[in-house]
Order: sequence, then C-alpha cells, then structure tokens
Amino acid sequence: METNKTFTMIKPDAVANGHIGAILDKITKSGFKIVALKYTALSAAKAGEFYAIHKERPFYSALVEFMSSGPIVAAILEKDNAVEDFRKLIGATDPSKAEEGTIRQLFAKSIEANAVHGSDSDENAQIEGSFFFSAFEKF
Ligand code: RTP
Ligand code: MG
Repeated sequence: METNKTFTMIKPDAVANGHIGAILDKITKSGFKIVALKYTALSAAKAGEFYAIHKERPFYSALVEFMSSGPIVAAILEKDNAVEDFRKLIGATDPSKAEEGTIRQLFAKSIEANAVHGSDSDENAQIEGSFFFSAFEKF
C-alpha cells in the first residue's frame, strides 16, 4: 500500500467562490506534487457512490445534494506521509474549529460547505483516486 499519495476535491462552494487558484497554490507550496488533476462535476448518483460510507449518517442526503450542486476539482497529490499531512493542512471538518492558516479556516463557510475533501487513509486514497482517474491520467 502506497503511503505517499492522497486524494482531494475542491468542493462546489470553494469553486463557486473563486478559490481554486489560491487552494492549489497553498497545496503545492506546502510540498504536495500534483499527480492528477481534473475540473469536473459529480452527478447525485456519483456523489452518493463516492460518499457511500456515510449512507447511514443524518447529513448524507444533504451532503450528496451539496457535492452535486456544481463543478469540483479532483486531484491526486504526492508527498511523504501524504494522508496525515494533507489532513493537517486542511484542518478540522468544522471550519470554526479549524486551526489558523488551514485551508478550511481560510476558505470554508460551514461544516458542510467546507471547501475541500481529504482522504482519511492510504486505502481510501487509492480507492478515491481510482474513482476519478485512469492510469493514463496520472503523471
Ligand atoms: P471529507 O471526507 O470531505 O474530507 O471531510 P471529513 O473527513 O473532515 O469529514 P467526514 O466526517 O468524512 O464528513 C464528510 C463530509 O460531510 C459533510 N458533513 N456535514 N452537517 C454535518 O454535520 C456534516 N458533517 C459532515 C462535510 O462536507 C464533510 O466534509
Ligand atoms: Mg472524510
């Protein structure tokens, strides 16, 4: 299992608010290399599949609606200790609890519209990256 890759999405709120450039700048300046990158959108069915792990949670249907509400940016990132370091860089799920200087503290609006996704394990980073990208789209 690779430990040097993670998967991220810039969520519809951050895209709509014009933060794609600033967020990618922060990610690359923090030492992550972009391995794959795509501007795309999730249908409700695809968002539901991506977040299937949260199916039983009370916020699931709102999350699916939000994640399919507009375009997103998907990316695979590479760095030593990628999953843990990226979750540190994005900060807590709830931006009001996110540390100063983290991406969610800087760009997120609410616990749901929280600007970015970051994989929570090496295994999920692999699954989520493959959800969006074929082998020919990774460099
Ligand atoms: P993510 O998976 O997007 O990186 O976020 P996370 O690990 O920090 O949080 P997680 O528990 O996996 O939740 C996934 C996403 O669901 C939305 N959420 N809404 N309304 C709520 O209480 C609530 N809780 C979570 C957020 O968009 C969260 O990122
Ligand atoms: Mg999560």
